[in-house]
Amino acid sequence: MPLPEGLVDEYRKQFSQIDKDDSGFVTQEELSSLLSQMGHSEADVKEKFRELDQDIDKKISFAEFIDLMEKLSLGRDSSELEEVFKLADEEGMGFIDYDTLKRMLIELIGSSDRVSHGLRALRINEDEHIDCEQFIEIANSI
Ligand SMILES: [Ca+2]
Ligand SMILES: [Ca+2]
Repeated sequence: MPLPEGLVDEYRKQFSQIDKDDSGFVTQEELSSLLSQMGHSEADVKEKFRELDQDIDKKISFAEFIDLMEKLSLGRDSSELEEVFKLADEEGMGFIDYDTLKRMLIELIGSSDRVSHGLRALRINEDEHIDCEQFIEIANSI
């Protein structure tokens, strides 16, 4: 299935941010600094790198990178999102407000443009309160 064009541009932007020396390839060190920010351990990084480096040339090409991003977003499972929601819902009210929702989504997804577009597309109002179930649904559909 081809990716939407906007998403490819976004991945390309992210790729060039990770590819610190502009070599056109992401090395294990470069991948490591990305994934440790996302909470992955060094062992995870090694494993992911091996998994991703499909042609085993010790570097990740843009095509291989897209594969990774797709896997990471699919890997966002409900229990992980529930945890995120609980952290956001500091007072245990069972819901979060729009600003909190937006902040959490930007943290998860890493692109405020994509979150803004997504929330508009889903017709989430700014005065709405979002419960955990809705949050998971929203996070998975953006
Ligand atoms: Ca590089
Ligand atoms: Ca490779």
